[in-house]
Amino acid sequence: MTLMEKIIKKPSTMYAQFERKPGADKENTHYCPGCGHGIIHKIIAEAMEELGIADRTVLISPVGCSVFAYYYFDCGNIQVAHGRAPAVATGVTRSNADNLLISYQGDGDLAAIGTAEIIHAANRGEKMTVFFVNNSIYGMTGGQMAPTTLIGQKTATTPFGRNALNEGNPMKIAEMISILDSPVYVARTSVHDIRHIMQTRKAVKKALQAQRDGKGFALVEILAPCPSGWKISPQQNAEWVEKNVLPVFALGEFKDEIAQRDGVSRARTTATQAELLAVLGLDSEEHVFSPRNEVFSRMGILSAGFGGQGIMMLGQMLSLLGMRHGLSVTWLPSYGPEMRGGTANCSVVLSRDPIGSPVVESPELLIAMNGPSLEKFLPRVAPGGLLLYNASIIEQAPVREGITIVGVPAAEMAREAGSERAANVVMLGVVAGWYDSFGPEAMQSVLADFFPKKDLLALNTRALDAGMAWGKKMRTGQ
Ligand SMILES: Cc1ncc(C[n+]2csc(CCOP(=O)(O)OP(=O)(O)O)c2C)c(N)n1
Ligand code: SF4
Ligand SMILES: [Mg+2]
Repeated sequence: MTLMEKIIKKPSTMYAQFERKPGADKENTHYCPGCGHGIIHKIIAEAMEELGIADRTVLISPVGCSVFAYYYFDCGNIQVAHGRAPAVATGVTRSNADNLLISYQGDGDLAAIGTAEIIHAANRGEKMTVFFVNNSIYGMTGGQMAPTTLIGQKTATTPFGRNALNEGNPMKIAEMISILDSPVYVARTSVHDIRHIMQTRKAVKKALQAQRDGKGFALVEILAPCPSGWKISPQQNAEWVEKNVLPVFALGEFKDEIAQRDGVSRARTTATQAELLAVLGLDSEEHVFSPRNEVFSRMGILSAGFGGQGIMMLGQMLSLLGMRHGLSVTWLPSYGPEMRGGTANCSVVLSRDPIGSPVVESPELLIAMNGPSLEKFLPRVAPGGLLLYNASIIEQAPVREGITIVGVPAAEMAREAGSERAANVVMLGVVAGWYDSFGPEAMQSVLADFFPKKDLLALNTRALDAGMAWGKKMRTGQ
């Protein structure tokens, strides 16, 4: 094998074809030419291959340019909310200590929105390896300042250059993490040229090896180029890093206690559902869930509409209502990549039993607040299910066999109650009125939680009452 073949060979821990990647090109990554992420992916994949750990590894991809890391790595993958990789990795490792966790994070992800998560995960010494890709900018969103942006560096949000008095100094994560007691290994490397790539390979492998050997938390901060964000050509990467980045971010191993540590072993606490319910005070018999006296073991609800209609809040209020009735609940928001005017939705599951998945494929109840969401979700309503649609906006009554369809003039009713914005609460009321087992006290307490201000509470109470009366009328015919 020639040196060039060696360099371009994909390790077995990377998919040979990137089938998960949309579009015709399944060979190349989605990264810009000269981006550091691609190099770092390959280094991690090679280390996984060499250590033989891919089948036990769960790689957590962040929000940022590497949000699609799961296109590439042939191991367990989870994509998580911005900054939350260490929190999710904590959940995975605590529930299955045999897994090896990689928390792959950018500087916006780890050092801005996710600062608390990383500090606490490190401080707890969670069994995970963090690869912190510091390219001193928010690459994905078009080049805004990150906590690691250099003094004087021009970004979309620091057009005159970062100023320490305005925006603070570049945050030195590796140094910060290294002073905590729990981490076993903390290093900073770079991938701006071949020599540094080789050093990074060593550090990456060492950190993963430490985890394979059960040693605990390790973090490798990797300085990476983002030529698009830095507004330079890929050819200028190395010079830019040497001149601007290295004087600020020192390379090296800040902590290496791998050899001295015995390793982390945590006992798992288990509890039965009955024990949990007892601890939460939810074991009493009065918590029954039988909407309209039909016993649902699991009721899936989809609430959908456009941004600003309070769709997510409606889902949260329904979830809280479920909790007040002692049910297991999940709430899963989906903002989607749709254009303005499209749909946002959330799925709510109310269940007597523990919930395996928060995904609602066939809702027993669909609340459609605008036309596009009705069109999208109507075919998915479960046979025998209920569709409540916002007849103030959707003029044409939908048609579907085998389900109950009810148009609610939600916006008009909300306007009468004081504001059109309370249309979501009108719908909540209709749900409560239709399914007669959601008690009025629980409804009121949910509203009080969401609207602590008196005048808003009064307005929303009017909207709720109007909705409840409407729902009850639908149910009883009077
Ligand atoms: C909760 C949330 N807030 C903000 C955003 C917008 N956002 C997407 S990527 C990003 C910054 C990512 O920067 P970084 O972690 O440095 O990754 P890079 O793209 O540079 O690799 C932000 C702020 C989001 N998607 N979600
Ligand atoms: S914007 Fe920067 S970090 Fe994102 S893919 Fe392009 S070069 Fe890489
Ligand atoms: Mg970045």
